[in-house]
Amino acid sequence: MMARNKPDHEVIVLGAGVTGIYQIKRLADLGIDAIVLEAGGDLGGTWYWNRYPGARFDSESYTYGYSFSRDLLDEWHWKERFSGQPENLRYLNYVADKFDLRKYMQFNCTVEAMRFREADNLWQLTLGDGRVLTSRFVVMGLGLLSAPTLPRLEGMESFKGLSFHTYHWPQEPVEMAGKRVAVIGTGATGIQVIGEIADKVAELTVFQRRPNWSAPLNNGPISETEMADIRSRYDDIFATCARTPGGFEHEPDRRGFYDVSREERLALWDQLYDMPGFAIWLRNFREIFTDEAANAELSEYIADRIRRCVKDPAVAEKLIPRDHGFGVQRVPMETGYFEAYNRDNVHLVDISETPIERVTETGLRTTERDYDFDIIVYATGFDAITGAYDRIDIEGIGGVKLRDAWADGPSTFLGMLVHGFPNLLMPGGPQSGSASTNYPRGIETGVNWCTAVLEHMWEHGYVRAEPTLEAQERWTTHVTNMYAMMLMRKAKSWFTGYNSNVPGHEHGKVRYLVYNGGSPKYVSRISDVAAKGYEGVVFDSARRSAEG
Ligand code: NA7
Repeated sequence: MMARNKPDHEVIVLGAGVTGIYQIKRLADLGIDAIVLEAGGDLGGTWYWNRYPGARFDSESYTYGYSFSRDLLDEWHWKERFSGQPENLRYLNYVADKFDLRKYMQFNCTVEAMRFREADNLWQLTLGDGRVLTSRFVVMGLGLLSAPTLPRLEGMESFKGLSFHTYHWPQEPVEMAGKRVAVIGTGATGIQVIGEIADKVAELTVFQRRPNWSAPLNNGPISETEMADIRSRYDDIFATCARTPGGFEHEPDRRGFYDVSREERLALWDQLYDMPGFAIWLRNFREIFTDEAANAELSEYIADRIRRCVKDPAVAEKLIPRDHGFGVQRVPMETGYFEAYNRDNVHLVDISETPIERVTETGLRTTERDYDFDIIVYATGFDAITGAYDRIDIEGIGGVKLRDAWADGPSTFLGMLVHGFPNLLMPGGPQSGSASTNYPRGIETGVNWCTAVLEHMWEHGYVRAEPTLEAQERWTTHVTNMYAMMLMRKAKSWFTGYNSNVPGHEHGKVRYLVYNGGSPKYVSRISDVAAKGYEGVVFDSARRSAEG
């Protein structure tokens, strides 16, 4: 018999970042009883936490902002083509204040456990502060990269100086001048930090395990006049984003790699390399993602550009990746990164040759020697995409835990629903389009789709939605098959779920985390499912009225 419990809230949204802010806006507009629970001390998600020097968009700012409000587009002036963290956080606060969304948000709220109560089709959430809340639906706005991971090094607690993961960079300013600083990790984050602080610290020592391919960001200011022009073109800009695979302004070169001469290819690359943002990655020939020889030719081109920047040839060679080609991992965008190694105060330690043995009270010990530091920065990445889910004890039907169901990698329907976990919606979940696109473009789509599911249910009086196992398996197979075509599957990166600091993820067994079909195909697939009355989703037709 159906229990007659009324939940505390109809919807609970987890996370007040880019996703949660837009999700609560949609729910508030519909007059739904919903709240947002946020673990951080304030809203902003990624842009609240990542306060490290150099943190900024790699997306053109005006393609990253929300597209849902014309007023907002008309009011906001992006000051830089690739805006920095303080400005990005100001923007998200501006959005929340403009639409009066703060009143729905509770901060410093960690959700420790969630259990789906089959008897009354409600989620029961247990919070770190001891509260227990219930809701009909939970919408996950956890972000893709919100579970930071530290190396497992002996002695980390013994270090007497300052040390932190970049995600937990202190809120109060960290004095860098005159300091001896270590940065461990050379992913997108490490590369931003290093470029930014190289000329501000006394000594900077970079501990690199594997180099990353990186290309210049080519940032610059956006004047009032340019911003006015951008505003007048917003419809076109978003239309371009919607038709490109990555959700950016960058459209792939649709000519065949081998249909143009090598000279033409080189001329194109010269042009793309000097363009802002991901142009060299995403305006390139499509074969660079799938064809070893095409990828190798481009990689050699980029290697030459690195050699031109770095004066010491031995250092340059250490900065050129050998284990993977350009663009098969997330391409970090750099500002002064390679040039930093031309400075006398910047040193590169190749820890593939001389591994870190331990952290000492005064610094780091490699197999070669001891180093003394005032600050150790761990730019060591994240348990990507599923990590934030795994950190909550999520229990679905029959007591099954989500982290067990996903132990070998996630399996979802459209990246937004999970069999066995009814009424759990993930606008930017694993295997969704958001994970591989310009994030806000992806999550606007995801939030709109999830909100449409909710509206469909409210309209029909449904209280429970769950994808069938068959539909989920079909989607996961589709996602998996696309990896088979991509060179990306061979690279050890967060795109494939590799993380040496997470037990079980360190061997590079591919986890199918992202949808690689591109934004237009993804949107077409999910729209098709919606048009067919959410084919693949089973709705429980027990009417709300039956619950009293
Ligand atoms: P990434 O891209 O996962 O990079 C992490 C870096 O840290 C990478 O260079 C790793 O080397 C290095 N790392 C990780 N663990 C260790 C240990 N234990 N010892 C030494 N070095 C280590 O994370 P980011 O934060 O840079 O970027 C994440 C995303 O944020 C990025 O893609 C953007 O979307 C924004 P490895 O390559 O594994 O040898």
